[in-house]
Amino acid sequence: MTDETRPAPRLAEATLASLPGDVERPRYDRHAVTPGIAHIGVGAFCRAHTCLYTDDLLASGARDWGIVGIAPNRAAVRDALAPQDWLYTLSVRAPEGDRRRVIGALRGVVSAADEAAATLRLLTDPSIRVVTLTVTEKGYCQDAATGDLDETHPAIRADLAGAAAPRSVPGLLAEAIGRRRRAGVAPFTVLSCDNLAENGLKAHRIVSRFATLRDQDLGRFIENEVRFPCSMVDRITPATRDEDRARLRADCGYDDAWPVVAEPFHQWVIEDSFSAGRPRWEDAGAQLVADVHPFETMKLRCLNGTHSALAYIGSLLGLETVSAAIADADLGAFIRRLWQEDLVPTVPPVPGTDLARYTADLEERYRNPAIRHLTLQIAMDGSQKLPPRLLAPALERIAKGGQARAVAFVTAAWMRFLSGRTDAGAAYTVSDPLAGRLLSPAAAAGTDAASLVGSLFAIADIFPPAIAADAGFRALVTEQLATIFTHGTREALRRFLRG
Ligand code: CS2
Repeated sequence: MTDETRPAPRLAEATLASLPGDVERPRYDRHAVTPGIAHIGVGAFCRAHTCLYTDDLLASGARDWGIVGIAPNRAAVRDALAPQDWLYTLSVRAPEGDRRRVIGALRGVVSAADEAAATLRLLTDPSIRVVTLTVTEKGYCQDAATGDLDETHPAIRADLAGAAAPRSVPGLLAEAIGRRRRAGVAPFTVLSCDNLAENGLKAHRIVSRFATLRDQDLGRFIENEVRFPCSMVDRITPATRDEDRARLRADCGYDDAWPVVAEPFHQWVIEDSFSAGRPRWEDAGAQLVADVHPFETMKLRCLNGTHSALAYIGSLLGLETVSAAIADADLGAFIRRLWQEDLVPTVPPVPGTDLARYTADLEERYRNPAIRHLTLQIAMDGSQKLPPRLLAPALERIAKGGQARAVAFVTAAWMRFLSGRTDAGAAYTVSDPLAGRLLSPAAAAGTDAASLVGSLFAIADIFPPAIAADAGFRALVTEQLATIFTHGTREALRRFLRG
């Protein structure tokens, strides 16, 4: 333990040797590493996942796959990590304590917002052969219900209007691929690592469409010549808090402006389809497969789907973290029903995986009391998350003549969540790219369930027509929402469980 008030050394190349012996350090010469990957979206997740796998790979002897990060909107991560020579600490947090490791795979970060020229220079550099993405669902500027490019999106409109320095992710990728082509440089492979169904296909569709709107020939080139493999990524990584920085300083005696905390579990399944070589991530434990679809469906529905359920229902019940939410007897029982009734039956067979075991392990991961994963963090961007996580499996259940009662309950809880108040009356902010279109109907409808369901089901970028038109599903959502309004979330949950 160190004295909180004494100045502590800042993590950097120069201080690495003085870190406590139990903090793992890069086991390779960072100066011998050259960049091969550009990563867009340098948030906590990629630093706990993509960078970790790549760090292991570099430690196994690979030299030409260093990562340069691109921060699409905010320069904060660049400014935090530059004085640290791009080093940061990954704290793997198990119930029995933290295991710390300094990750060296990141070789720099540029900010697309204020270093546009440097960003495009990086993306057109022939040594960059893979571009990985963690830009969250909304970074794709898509219509969440169809997965098509949202051509009315303000960033897309600005980039299409010919802004010299593109700001949207599709705009940036299309511009970089176009410049490489003109310079005779082979295109990079684009590897999406976001929680979208068929993330590679979606990214491909969106970037090709954007390019076509600017230049048909480039659109055709991207459509036919550029690879966009799919991948399934998994590691629970809550946003870093000041307490995490303070704990690192107290335990290890050094300062890190932006450490990352994650659970022990991690998984990465990647479609093996790269055009210009790829890192041997399998040497670091990733699974390279021909078809990611079953893995991705399992993870998106069983993990992310129940995460969203814990987020909306948990927030309304005033449960701040996933571990508190899953430990709530009613909500825990509901999550098991959601898996059993609506999610697991829609997951195709997954090679080497027993789904009952998978969901039991998920429950264990949610219970990890050392991880403070806020329900309100997961509740963000519901308009983008509900369709792939919950509405898609509901649609499949309905198409097979079944019902989707548990999904209907979560949908009702999300609608109730839009009011911005817990059942006990505590206010929170609803953060969603479609907030402008969600919050006014929610306010106008008040506690009139049918009216709220009517106006939200009319938003076609969230509710596909087949769901919106299904009278049975609409009735279920309306009935559950009315019960939540009249009797509160807890009682509605209990009635659901009895039904
Ligand atoms: C979460 C995910 O915030 C969210 O929406 O569901 O970030 C989740 O923690 C990861 O996908 C786990 O791999």
